[in-house]
Amino acid sequence: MITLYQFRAQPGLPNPSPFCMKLETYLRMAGLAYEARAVLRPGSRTGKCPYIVIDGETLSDSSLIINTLESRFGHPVDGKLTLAQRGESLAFQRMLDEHLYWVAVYGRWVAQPTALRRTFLEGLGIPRFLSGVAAWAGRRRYQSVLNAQGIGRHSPEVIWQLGISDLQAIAHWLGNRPFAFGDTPTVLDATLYSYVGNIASSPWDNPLKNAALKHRTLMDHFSRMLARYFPELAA
Ligand SMILES: N[C@@H](CCC(=O)N[C@@H](CS)C(=O)NCC(=O)O)C(=O)O
Repeated sequence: MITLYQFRAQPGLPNPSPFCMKLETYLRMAGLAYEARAVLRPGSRTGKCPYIVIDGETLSDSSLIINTLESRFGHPVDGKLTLAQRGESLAFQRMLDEHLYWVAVYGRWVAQPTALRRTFLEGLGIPRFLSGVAAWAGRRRYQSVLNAQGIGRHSPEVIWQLGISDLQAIAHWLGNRPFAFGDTPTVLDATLYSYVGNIASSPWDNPLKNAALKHRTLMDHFSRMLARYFPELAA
């Protein structure tokens, strides 16, 4: 049995963290039994969510966990991909996890501080008296992280455009295929729909959300994945 530690679910979405959503979806795709536990402060070695405990061992980082589970359980999800497809999958996952993610972080934590407090944090169940402090602290922290990462040094217009280009690139690549590599979903599908769901369900409008909503290909892919793996949440 696997214990999955992640943040509390966001209304209408498996998780407000794309990394948590990707990993929980992977566990369902692979048919691995798990118990999910919600945490506010991650207790992993990296201090981040998600992490799992399996056979008494704690593993962290969604991609590293997936790699370990794929090897341990006979590659149940990506096993049929060719080496070239694995390369494409990894390249797009890196684009989403290491680039688009930061634009989404900017959208959530930095761009609209008032909306962050009122709609996002309070929507997650954080009491009103704490949400102002959490928004202030989160905004300061992520401004500094985005500055160090580099994206935060651009103007808002450029930051949004960096993310919009990522969405456009993967939407064009996906075309009218139901899933990234055909009829069977893979880890890249779990990753992609987690970002699209996360961005599109932002409680406030922003250019990245508007771009996601306009990509029919991406929104249909999101609905297809949600219906398949989280039917309890699909409309
Ligand atoms: N590379 C990690 C990234 C995980 C990550 O950044 N998680 C964020 C939530 S989206 C987190 O736990 N943040 C808490 C913190 O940084 O204190 C993974 O794939 O799991």
